[in-house]
Amino acid sequence: MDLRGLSMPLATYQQRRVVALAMTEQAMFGAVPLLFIGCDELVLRRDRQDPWFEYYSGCGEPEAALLLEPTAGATLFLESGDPTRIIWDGPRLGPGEAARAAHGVESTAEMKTLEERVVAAARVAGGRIGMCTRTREPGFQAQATAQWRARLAAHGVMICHVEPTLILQRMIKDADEIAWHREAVRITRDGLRAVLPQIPKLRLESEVASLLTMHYRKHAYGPLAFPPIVGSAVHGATLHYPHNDRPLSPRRPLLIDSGATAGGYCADVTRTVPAHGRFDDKRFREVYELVLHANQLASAKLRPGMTHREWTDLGWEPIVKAGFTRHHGLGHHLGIDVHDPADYDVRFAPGMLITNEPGIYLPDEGFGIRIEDDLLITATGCEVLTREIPKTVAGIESAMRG
Ligand SMILES: [Mn+2]
Repeated sequence: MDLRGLSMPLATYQQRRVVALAMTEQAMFGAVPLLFIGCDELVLRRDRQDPWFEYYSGCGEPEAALLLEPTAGATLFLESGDPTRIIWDGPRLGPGEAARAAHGVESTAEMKTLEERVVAAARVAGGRIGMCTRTREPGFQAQATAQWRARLAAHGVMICHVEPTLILQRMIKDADEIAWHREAVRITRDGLRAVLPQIPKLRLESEVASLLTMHYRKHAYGPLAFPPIVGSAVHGATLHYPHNDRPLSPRRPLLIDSGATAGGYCADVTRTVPAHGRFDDKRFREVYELVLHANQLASAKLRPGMTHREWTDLGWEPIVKAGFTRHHGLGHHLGIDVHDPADYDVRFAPGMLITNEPGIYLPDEGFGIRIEDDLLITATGCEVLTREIPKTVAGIESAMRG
């Protein structure tokens, strides 16, 4: 059968698991087993694997779980599935030697044995087990943690919230992760470069969103980093505009926030362009140049050792000084989550991937502008991974002429 997931070498997952156990042992003043729950079939088919489970297992199977124990190591729990469902849903990996070897774990087990195994593992660790939940953007793992909290309470087992500790591991990307990010950015760049010259001839936001989606998905029918935001004129002033169903307003600004994934890693890029391809509206151009200045200043001034807050204040300064409102942060961490969980009090360090996305939103004037790049923090500053995606006035006008 075809295995999905496993975008990293097996040794990477093994190393991540060892480090996770060591980090949580230190943070929790004693060894704790760790439990990560994979998405169920319904969630997996419409979305993607849970990022925490994926990060430590690389496993793309539905209804799976990973238990890490300080002495026994990693056990991957898999669902053999109902044989009569194979003709409907395709074969399941199921526990056994093939799954053990494919994922480089110490052992595999049937999913139905998970609860008893978790309780036994927790008993050895004084009735504790570590799990993750997303407090800021709750998703599948948060729901799974809430369910398991109730189930395990009946056995006297307490869940330790280990995400604040494990975040520190995910915040620093290794060479393979950075290579996947570069690939996601390359796909996004090619999509935008193909679509920008077509925009003056298009009539609908939905055409722009559909063309980008086709470019982002044609290499591998993988997930998008997030559904594209294509907001014409005043819709560009709605930060999370979800509809993409209005006509393009002729000669008005168009905000496009989108990103492909590669190997599960997300690109996140925003460009704001005049729908007809020329910055001949004086007000739009003036505000655009200010956002561009803030964006360029922020990447030029970024240094490892800064805090995210220091950098954010610095990037927003030209916008705030000019009398515009600061509506959001300057950027967020990127990874297998488009908003990768991160500790914003930790100082910038080489290997971190963040976005740089200042914006000015003027619904009363009928437009919004955001310019968003993806940055890799280096030993001396940062590399703008999205530098080949046009963003200067001349660069965008040239790209839109085709
Ligand atoms: Mn973003």
